[in-house]
Amino acid sequence: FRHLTLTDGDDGTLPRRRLIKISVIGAGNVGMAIAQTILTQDLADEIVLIDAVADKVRGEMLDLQHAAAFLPRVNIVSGTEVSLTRSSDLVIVTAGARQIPGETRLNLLQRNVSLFRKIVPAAAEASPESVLVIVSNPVDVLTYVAWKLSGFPASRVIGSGTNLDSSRFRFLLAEHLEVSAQDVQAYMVGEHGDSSVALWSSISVGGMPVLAHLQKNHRSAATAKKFDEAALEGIRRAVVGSAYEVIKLKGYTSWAIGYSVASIAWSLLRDQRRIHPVSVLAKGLVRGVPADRELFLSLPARLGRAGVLGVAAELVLTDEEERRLRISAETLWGYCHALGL
Ligand code: 6V0
Repeated sequence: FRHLTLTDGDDGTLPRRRLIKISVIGAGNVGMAIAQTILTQDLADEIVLIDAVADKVRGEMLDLQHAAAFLPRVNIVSGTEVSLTRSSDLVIVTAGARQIPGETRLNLLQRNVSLFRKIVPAAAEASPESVLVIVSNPVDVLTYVAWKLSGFPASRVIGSGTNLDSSRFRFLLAEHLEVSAQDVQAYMVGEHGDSSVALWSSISVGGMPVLAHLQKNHRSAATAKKFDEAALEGIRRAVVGSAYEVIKLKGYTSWAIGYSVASIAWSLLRDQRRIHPVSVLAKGLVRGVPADRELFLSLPARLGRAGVLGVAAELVLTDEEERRLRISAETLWGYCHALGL
């Protein structure tokens, strides 16, 4: 194309907007699902893929680059060195050791902490202004580890937490009620996985608070039956079991966590101030847990360009939910404390 001069003395270059750079460390099933979802969102100008296995990550990069004709223009870079992530706006960590048959969770955790010692300080140094999003499991403990190793303020270290569990929860409720999951407001909080806590009293569908409506109608209406507690507890259990089911069937989970993390990335980098249940520093925020205990677990948090802008501390919980959340918090604190970071 011939160079076009717009006005006298103008060299034709317009002031450029700040480019957005997102790095994904760990280009396995989860890292690639996140990268590919972010690509389709037209969110990033540059995506960096980092993995310990050089050929694999180069292959993944080329495969995505070959989709260029169908996507907005994005510079895709890959390599094994964390220094390639320099000046990222967002650094997403999915690198993780896999559980060896018979290995304890604690041993796996120790191996992942060693891995994080290699990755996190280097990533924090390369992008000191970035927001870190941790996905590797056990995500709540590793988010605490990343917070300690990065030296970042807690507002810029976030675990993907129960954002995924909440999406599974909304999907199952939506199926049950035959509505769109986008019209179901429902949160799961606490530890990602087995002990996650469903906030029943916060569920609303199309703006209608479900439980309050139920109580008013003495559970007599046909719709009320659909919401009865056994059904709801069944749904909570199904949420917890659904990850295991997918892993049993296909070996790993990837698409839903890809969308979940891409939605967090969007809220952060586009300063959306949306509420996501994500793993945040919950020091002093869980009733019944001493205020000096440093631990990360998921609470509804408002996300924007600066990271976590606020956390919903005053959750409406039943006694049983409060008890479960406290147990999760104590267990997570035990793991974090034992690491001696
Ligand atoms: P995977 O496919 O084994 O990918 C892990 C990747 O990390 C591999 O490609 C490794 O080569 C790479 N890796 C290992 N060490 C390093 C290193 N030092 N530097 C760079 N890369 C490295 O696993 P998958 O992608 O399935 O899962 C990744 C992690 O995400 C695991 O810890 C999962 O348990 C966790 N998940 C977390 C979820 C959540 O909701 N928080 C959901 C799903 C999976």
